[in-house]
Amino acid sequence: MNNIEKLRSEILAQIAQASDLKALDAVRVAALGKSGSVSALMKTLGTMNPDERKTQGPLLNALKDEVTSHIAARESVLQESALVAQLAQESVDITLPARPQQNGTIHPISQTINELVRIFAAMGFTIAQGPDIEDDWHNFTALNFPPGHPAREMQDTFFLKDGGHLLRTHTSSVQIRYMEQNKPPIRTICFGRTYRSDWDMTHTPMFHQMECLMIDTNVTMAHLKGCLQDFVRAFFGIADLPVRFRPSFFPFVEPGAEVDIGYIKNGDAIALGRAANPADQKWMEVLGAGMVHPNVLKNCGIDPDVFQGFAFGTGLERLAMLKYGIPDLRTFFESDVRWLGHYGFSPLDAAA
Ligand code: 2NL
Repeated sequence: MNNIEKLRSEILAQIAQASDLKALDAVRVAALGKSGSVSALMKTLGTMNPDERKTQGPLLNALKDEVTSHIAARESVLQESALVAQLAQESVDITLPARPQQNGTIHPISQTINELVRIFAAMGFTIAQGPDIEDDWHNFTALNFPPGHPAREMQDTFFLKDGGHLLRTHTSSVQIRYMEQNKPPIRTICFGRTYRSDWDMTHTPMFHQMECLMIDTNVTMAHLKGCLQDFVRAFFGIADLPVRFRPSFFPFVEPGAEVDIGYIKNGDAIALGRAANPADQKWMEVLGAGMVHPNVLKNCGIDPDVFQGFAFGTGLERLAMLKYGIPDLRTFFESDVRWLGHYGFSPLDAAA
C-alpha cells in the first residue's frame, strides 16, 4: 500500500518536472519499461497469496493507467511548447525571390514524329510498333538479305551475346512483323530507334527512322511517287519543293530508288526549294524507297501475284536538322538542357 502510494507520487512528480520530450521518455522507460519500477511491482503479483493479489492487483493496474495517462497529457503539453518555440525561432523571408520555374520542352525528334503522324494520318495510315531487339529473320532474312550480305557483318550490326538476337539496324523489321500479323490492304508507318556500329560526324550508333508501307492490289510506282512528294512538301511546308528519284538498290525492294529534294545555295547557307534558274538547282538525298520485293511479300505470307506495295524509309534526325536548322547530328544525343531549351518545342506549339 505504502509502497504503491510512494511510487505514485514520485513518478507523477517526475512527469510534471520533465522539461522536454526526451526527459519525459526517460521517465516513461524508468516506470513502465521492461525493467521499470511499475513493471517490477506488477511482477510481484505472482508471488502473492490470492487475497493479497485481489487487493493489490486493481491498485497496481490503476497505478499503471494513471502513469500512462499523465505521461500522455504531459507529452501533448511538451509537444505544443516545442512547436511554439520552433515557430518563434524560425522565420520565412518573404522577400526571397521564388526559384525560377524550369519549363521542359518537346525534343526535336518527338516534334518531328508528331508532325509526320499528322501528315500520314490524314492520308489514312496507321502507326505500327515493334521491338528494338530483333532476330535474324525479321531484321535480315525476311527482307531478302542474302546470307553473305555485308550488312549482316559484325562491323555494322550490334549482336547480342545469346547468338540469336541483335539490335535492329532499320525499322523494316517492324513492317515485316506487321505484314505477318495483318493482311492487305495495308497502310502503315512506324517510327523507332535503330542501331548501327558507327560513330563519326554524320553517324551515331543509335538514330531514329521512319518507314512507310502500303500494300494493296494495283499499287504502282506512281502511288509511291505521289505519296512521297505530298509528304515531303507537307513536312517542309514548301508547295513546289522539287522531288527526284534515282535508281538504287536495296535487297527488299525492286525497283529501288534514292529520293532527293531540291535546294538552292546562297553563299554558305542553303534553302530548300526550287531554283528560279534550273542550272542553280542542287539536290540532296533524304529517303530510300521502292516497290516491295516479291520475296518479301512471300516471306510474310502475302501472294505477290495478287498484291503489290511500296515502301520508303528515312532518318528522323536528318529531317529535323533540315527543317529546324540544327547543324550537328551529335548534339541530338548529348542531353544538354541548354540545347533542348534552344531547339526544343513548347507543348503548346501546334504541329505543322
Ligand atoms: C533508307 C532506305 C528503305 C524500305 C526502306 C521496306 C520495308 C519493307 C519492304 C520493303 Cl517491309 N521495303 N522499306 C524500302 C526502301 C528503302 O529505307 O535509306 N532508310 C533510311
